[in-house]
Amino acid sequence: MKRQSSDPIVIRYEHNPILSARDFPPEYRIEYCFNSGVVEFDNRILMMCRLENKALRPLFWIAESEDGIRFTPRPAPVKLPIDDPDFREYTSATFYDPRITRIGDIYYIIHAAHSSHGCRLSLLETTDFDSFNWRGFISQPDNRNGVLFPEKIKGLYCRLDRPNTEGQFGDMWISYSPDLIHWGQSKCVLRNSDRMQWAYTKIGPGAVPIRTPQGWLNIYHGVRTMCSSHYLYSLGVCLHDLDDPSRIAARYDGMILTPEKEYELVGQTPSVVFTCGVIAQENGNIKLYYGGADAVMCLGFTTVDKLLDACALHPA
Ligand code: M1P
Repeated sequence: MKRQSSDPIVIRYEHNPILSARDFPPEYRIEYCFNSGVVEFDNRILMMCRLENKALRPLFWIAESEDGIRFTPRPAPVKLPIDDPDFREYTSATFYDPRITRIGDIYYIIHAAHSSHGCRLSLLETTDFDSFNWRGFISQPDNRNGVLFPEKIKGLYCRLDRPNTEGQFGDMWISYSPDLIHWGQSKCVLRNSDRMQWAYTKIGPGAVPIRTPQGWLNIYHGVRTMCSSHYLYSLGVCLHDLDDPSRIAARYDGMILTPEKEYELVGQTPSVVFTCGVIAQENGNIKLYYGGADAVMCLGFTTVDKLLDACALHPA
């Protein structure tokens, strides 16, 4: 049945939030759980949770789910290479926003790494989610929101990211690599200033792009600065050309999700919905995982058809 234009594109799970600080062992003194990556692994959904403790120190922590709704954290956080002098130096402020992409039998995680040098992208890989191999940094400062496409394009790995041009503002870029370490052929694919009032301050890639026959669906975040000077983070969707993802084929002009609920409006950062991952099923149903107000993890439901319909209204 065709969607009526008044139907919401994303329907929130009625029992949001699905995961928060109180779900983790108390001895770790977790304060926030948000902006986490997700992936299917071994007939379960795994979430790589972005956590901050009461001292606002970061941790990544795997939580597991049979149904993609109720998640159980493992007993302990992910072991990261904190003894490596390079890792320590460039993550000395924090690390965050893990996005997980499966290519073949390897799961790659790109996350942001913050220090006095600025923000850059870092790459982890795993085959079992028990041990993680750190591949190194894959960008110079100042860049974040890196996410890998789930397959090579014309023989090269492909990623979207958001260089923080003009200080903290920025557009969405694409780059290619033969080995995941050396990146080039970089190109701006979407500008924050292009048409969208709700995203005019900055934009950034969000979930791993979803392959459809019509193109790659990309659920991304857009930010606008309110009169009160605070940022309002919403989610939107665009469609990249299948063979040449540097070309935007269509872009929905509205927001598919914007902060409305208390858990999206009130938290560490007010008025934020921010995604690092979706689970797209073969039947076209999509579970959209997102952080609310930089404090809790939430879930929304949408479909490939709804997102394509929204994009179809606005061909590039
Ligand atoms: O605090 C809101 C968001 O700020 C950053 O997002 P952006 O890339 O748009 O600047 C990120 O740190 C994100 O985790 C956070 O939710």
